[in-house]
Amino acid sequence: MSSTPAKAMDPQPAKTNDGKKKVVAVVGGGLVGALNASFLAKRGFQVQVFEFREDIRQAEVVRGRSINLALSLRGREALKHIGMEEKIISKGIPMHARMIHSISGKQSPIPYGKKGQYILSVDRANLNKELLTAAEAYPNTKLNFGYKLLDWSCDSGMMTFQGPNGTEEEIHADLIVGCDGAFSAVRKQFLRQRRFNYSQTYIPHGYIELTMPPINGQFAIAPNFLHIWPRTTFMMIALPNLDKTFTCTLFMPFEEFDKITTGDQALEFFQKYFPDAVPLMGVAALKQDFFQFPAQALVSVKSSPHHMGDRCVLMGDAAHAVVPFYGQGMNAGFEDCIVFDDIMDQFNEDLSAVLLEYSKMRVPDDHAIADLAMYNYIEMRSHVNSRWFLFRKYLDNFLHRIMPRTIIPLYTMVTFSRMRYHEAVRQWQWQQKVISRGLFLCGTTSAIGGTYLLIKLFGMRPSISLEQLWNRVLALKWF
Ligand code: FAD
Ligand code: EGU
Repeated sequence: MSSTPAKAMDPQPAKTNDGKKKVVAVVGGGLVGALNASFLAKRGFQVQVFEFREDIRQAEVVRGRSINLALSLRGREALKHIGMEEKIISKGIPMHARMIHSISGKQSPIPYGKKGQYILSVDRANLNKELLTAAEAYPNTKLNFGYKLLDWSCDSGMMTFQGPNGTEEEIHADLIVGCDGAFSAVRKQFLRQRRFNYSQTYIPHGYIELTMPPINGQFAIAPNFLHIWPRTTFMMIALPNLDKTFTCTLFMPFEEFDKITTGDQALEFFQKYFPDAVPLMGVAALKQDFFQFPAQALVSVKSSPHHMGDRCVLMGDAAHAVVPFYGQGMNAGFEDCIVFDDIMDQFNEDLSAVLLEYSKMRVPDDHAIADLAMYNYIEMRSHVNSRWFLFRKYLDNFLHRIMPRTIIPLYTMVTFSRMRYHEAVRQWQWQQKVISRGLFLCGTTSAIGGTYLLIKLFGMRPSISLEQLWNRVLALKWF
């Protein structure tokens, strides 16, 4: 349910001066565009969605950027706003914990939190289809497939599309919402704007997706988990699907992908790093599927502001593509839609004020999640193997247990709350400080106490001066 306040006295802001409904063009009918169409249709705008691909509901094969995704609280809240939460979660598979696979094949579960704290594995294609169908149900929404945005003008609101039969079409809109993904065509115009900040970073890792089939009609590994094989330089993650398969995503530097050119090398690689997965995936399938598609690149994009004048705004990956190492890309894009919707209420759909406020509000949070995801990528590839992963999570959980209100794990704030991303980061930095101060205090107290006992009880004399000792403590850099 949206919390739209009564607007009895407003001159119906969803309409232009001459009383016509304002036209909003949503460019891109991916996850965020399709969801946003419903948000905007609910407000009474005349919504036109332009999607480059054909209608995926009619397509035979859909190849997106990943087969399934982890849906968490932020994404769920957005779905709830358009009445789609139940429909989507009924087809999602709850993951209550991670399952860490060590090289020896040992599996260790680590819960995400309390009973109700779980994430869901959802099918990207199904989610996209359901969202398109929900948007289409509004009489004031039209979906246009096979329309590729070529160019647009902020001054006039005119967009040039390449239509389904190859001809160019000019279309006008009062508001253009760019939801056209990480390589956004809408964003191109932004680059020519004064004082627009933009950064784009490709990480050295790419990914391929492999399928783990069911065994005797059952999931090959426990279904209600996010399976992780952390191997420092390499990492594999597996999410369950409704057809009892798992989609395994292997992350690895392109340099390493390049070294593997034959089926036997692929098998050898898997036997070395993911031996327990080999019989489950099947030797023959592994040798083939490894080369079915070339490894895909991963890009991180930041931009600010997210809007241009009173005519155009970017949302989802178009505004902030993040690397997938927090499972938040779609969730953040979905939350964008809630934030925009709230600001539309707050500013009575006065677009120039709304867009300005939206950027002001959302840029710090989108930057924060982009940074967090990148930080986690760097951390995982530099020293996270299965033992380290388990140790860190046990430590975090232990600290949370002894100080439940002071120390909350970062992933909990990100995944299971709607605390603003930038505030979660700030809270986390503060917690780190509390922890290191605590450790420091414990360390120095026991060192001083120990020294005192040695001298007092055993008559020992320290072999180094107090000053030297102090300098050694400082060198530990626990601050
Ligand atoms: P997209 O899904 O890319 O959609 C953009 C749409 O715009 C497409 O349909 C495209 O055809 C269309 N388009 C592009 N250009 C034009 C044009 N010129 N004219 C018209 N249409 C155009 N996120 C999570 O929350 N949880 C996860 O577990 C997760 N896992 C991931 C794993 C991997 C390997 C990757 C790569 C990403 C993952 N993500 C995850 C991130 C998630 O996929 C994205 O954040 C999400 O798809 C963004 O949605 P979007 O609608 O903004 O962009
Ligand atoms: C990567 C690829 C475990 C789907 C980050 C956790 C991801 C997902 C984690 C992909 C990890 C990493 C978190 C979730 C999730 C963890 C999280 C990552 C879903 C910190 C389909 N990540 N992902 N963190 O805590 O918060 O379990 O492709 F291995 S869900 Cl990299 Cl919660």
